[in-house]
Amino acid sequence: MTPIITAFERSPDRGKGLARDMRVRWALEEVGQAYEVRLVSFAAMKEPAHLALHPFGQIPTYEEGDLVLFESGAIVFHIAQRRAGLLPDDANARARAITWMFAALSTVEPPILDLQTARFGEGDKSWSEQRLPLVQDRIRVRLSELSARLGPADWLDGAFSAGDLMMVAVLLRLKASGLLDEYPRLSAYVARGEARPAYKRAFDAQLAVFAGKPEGADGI
Ligand code: GTB
Repeated sequence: MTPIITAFERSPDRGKGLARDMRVRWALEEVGQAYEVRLVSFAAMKEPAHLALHPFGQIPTYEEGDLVLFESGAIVFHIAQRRAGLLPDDANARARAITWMFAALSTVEPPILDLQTARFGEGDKSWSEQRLPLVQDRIRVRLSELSARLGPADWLDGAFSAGDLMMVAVLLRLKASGLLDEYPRLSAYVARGEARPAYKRAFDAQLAVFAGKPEGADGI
């Protein structure tokens, strides 16, 4: 059964890999699973039909027969468990790869999301200028710890895994900030992720949603 995922009909980044359907597309490409995409508008995401799939009215969702999932982490984990290619066979190595997925989502991503909020949601507040460096420094702490753990290795724990997929996807949000450039090992790590053929296929598919739509024509 071909899984169906949801993605933005209109994305602020115009399909340049930042919206979270990208990680799901990437995981599906890594395991060689064909998929369909249903594009949803911001209004439709808050309608009962979509809320039945996603209680918080967001993308991505994942439908496969009777199974409906939301949360990009849970979806990638499901894909990785069901199909070969994203989790090692060895039980301990598998547990460690899953640990890195959680680390990406619950330890590394939160301060990165704070930066987006500080930049785009709080920029007009009187205290915003004081807060921004604090948020940036919290990210630096995590990046420096992560860089130390990665060391000269290509991936976080042996072969590329769903843990790396999630960590690279999370770190990609920092590219425009310049913070990643302060950590050459992490920049190279992210570049290795982006160079994977499966990543490129997923990226091109997301970008294709906006192909031929002139900027501004759709209100973004
Ligand atoms: N924890 C959930 C998950 O991991 O799946 C979070 C899902 C989520 O935040 N979805 C966002 C959404 O649906 C899209 S990805 N937002 C609409 C809403 O909440 O009403 C976040 C996102 C969107 C766009 C960009 N961009 O264009 O740069 C980056 C990230």
